[in-house]
Amino acid sequence: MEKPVKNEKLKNWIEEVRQLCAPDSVYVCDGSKKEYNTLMAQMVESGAAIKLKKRKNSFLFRSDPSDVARVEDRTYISTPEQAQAGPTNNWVAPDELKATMKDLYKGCMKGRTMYVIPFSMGPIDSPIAKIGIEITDSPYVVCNMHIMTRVGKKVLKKLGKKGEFIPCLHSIGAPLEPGQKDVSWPCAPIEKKYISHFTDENLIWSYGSGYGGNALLGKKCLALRIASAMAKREGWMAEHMLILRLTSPEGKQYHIAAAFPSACGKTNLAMLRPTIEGWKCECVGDDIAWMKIRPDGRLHAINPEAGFFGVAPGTSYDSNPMAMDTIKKNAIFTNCALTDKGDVWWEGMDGKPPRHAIDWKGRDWPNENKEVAAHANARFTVPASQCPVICEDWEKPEGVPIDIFVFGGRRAGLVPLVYEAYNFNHGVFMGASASSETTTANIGAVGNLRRDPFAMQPFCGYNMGDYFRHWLDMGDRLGDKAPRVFYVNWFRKTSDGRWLWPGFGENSRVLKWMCERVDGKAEAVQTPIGLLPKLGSLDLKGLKIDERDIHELLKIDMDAWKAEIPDIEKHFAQFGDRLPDELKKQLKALQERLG
Ligand code: SAT
Ligand code: MN
Repeated sequence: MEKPVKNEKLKNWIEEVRQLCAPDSVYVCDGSKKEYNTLMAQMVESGAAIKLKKRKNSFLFRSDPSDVARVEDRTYISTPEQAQAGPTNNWVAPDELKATMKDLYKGCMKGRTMYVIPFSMGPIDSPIAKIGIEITDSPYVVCNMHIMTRVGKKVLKKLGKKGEFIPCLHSIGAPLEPGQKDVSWPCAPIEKKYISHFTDENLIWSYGSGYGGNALLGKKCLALRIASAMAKREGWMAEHMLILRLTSPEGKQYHIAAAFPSACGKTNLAMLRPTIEGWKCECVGDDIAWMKIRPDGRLHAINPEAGFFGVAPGTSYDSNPMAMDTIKKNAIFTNCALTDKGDVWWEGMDGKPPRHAIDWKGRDWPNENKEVAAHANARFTVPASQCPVICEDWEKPEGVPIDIFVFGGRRAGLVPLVYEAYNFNHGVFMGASASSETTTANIGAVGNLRRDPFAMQPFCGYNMGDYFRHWLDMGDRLGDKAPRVFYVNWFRKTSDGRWLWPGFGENSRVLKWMCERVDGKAEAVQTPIGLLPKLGSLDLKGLKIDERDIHELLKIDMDAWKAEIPDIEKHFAQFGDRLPDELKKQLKALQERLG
């Protein structure tokens, strides 16, 4: 079985895990279509997957109702000192956490196959790419990793005998006794779930969950938590950002990297169809950006992933036609509803709801409790290459040069549609104090306001105070080649709950304003919080929107902003000495400008 594996460290690690987890067999993945098809056929046979009649080579999975999203409460950054993990991360000392988890891992793969997945985050020939090896007992994870990362023989070849990799150990934590029948979504109860990162060792141990970021370890665990810590040590950036290319009617290209929390529309923005004439938008990535300063002095970004793991509910030909076209074939759906015709359905899809469907829990729908048919964090997994607007340079090894950073979140009030930072450090302050209402992408309360700095609150693999400093240092190194920084809020509502801004394709108007700011063409007005579009500088041609709504969207309520200050102070205070002085200065300056 280990024949394809020539790397000594990998051979030893596979053997070590085999002895600990005691699987029935070990299988090294080659990343082939045949392998994918075989595993899918097995899962259809066992009842874990349903083949969709209406979508080519596509499958539906239903998870256990306890295993539907990331588990931030069970996610750990395990460093020798707690201060390295900082106040925003759960922490347990490495020895203690390893002892606890080793007990759980003991014999945890009994009755199952242990899969070894060699994968690359980033195009294999990219100087920014990293190799990971995920060991898992979930064939669902293998198939998802096939789509989300670059898997297989070519990765092992690049690894060679002595190459380095990031070990990612995953088990669903559900061993099978001889003769015991499997369930369709095996997993461990919540109190036994652990998503652990030993950042000093570049090591990931995940136990008990089969869902999304808890289990597809290349994504949040490697490409954000481990990578952010590596990036800090090595002088680059790993960010929770989509990457898109905008092209003006004159043919000028602008590359935008935007950070929004999970389930705040990154995928929709990444695949935006501009409503303004002559502008073109292409997608480079929808969730994660790895960025390095190149010899030209500019920051260049790659998308380390190969697929999209997008939120299904709300995705429609109206909100994101490009995503709808991307998921026509070769897709994995998780926790969507199943129609009688053999297709998937979710709330917010185009057209009328089906008269009857099977909901994400496998029950007839509609039901008398008026529950949703698809779970709010139901997802599609699909190859990025299938996206009709994927950028031709999305796999360019050196990445694309970033012109603009955008931060944002969901805020029903307060935050205007768009504003620009006075300078890079002010932009870092905007990112560091960013806030958003929580969504269903994490298990926990929905709609609570929380500070989510740089949309990295759940994903920063080290002390967030040091992370702020890293941003400031990167700005110093970039100097006048640093991207311009903006903040947006597509989610403003009136007091009676109506959306003020139409969003989706119309967001191109806001992006155009940013590009014109970069070129020194669009006018802005100075306000205490930053530079806002001067009335008339935002292209609203052809948009039916009440002038009062525009005023409201660009209004700054001084009292409400003053009332934010104590919360930002409290948020910053948790970092103690690790909070850079520059951010204290920025906060003070904001306070003074507010008067
Ligand atoms: O972390 S997941 O990959 O499950 C999705 C998200 O939160 O963005
Ligand atoms: Mn995300």
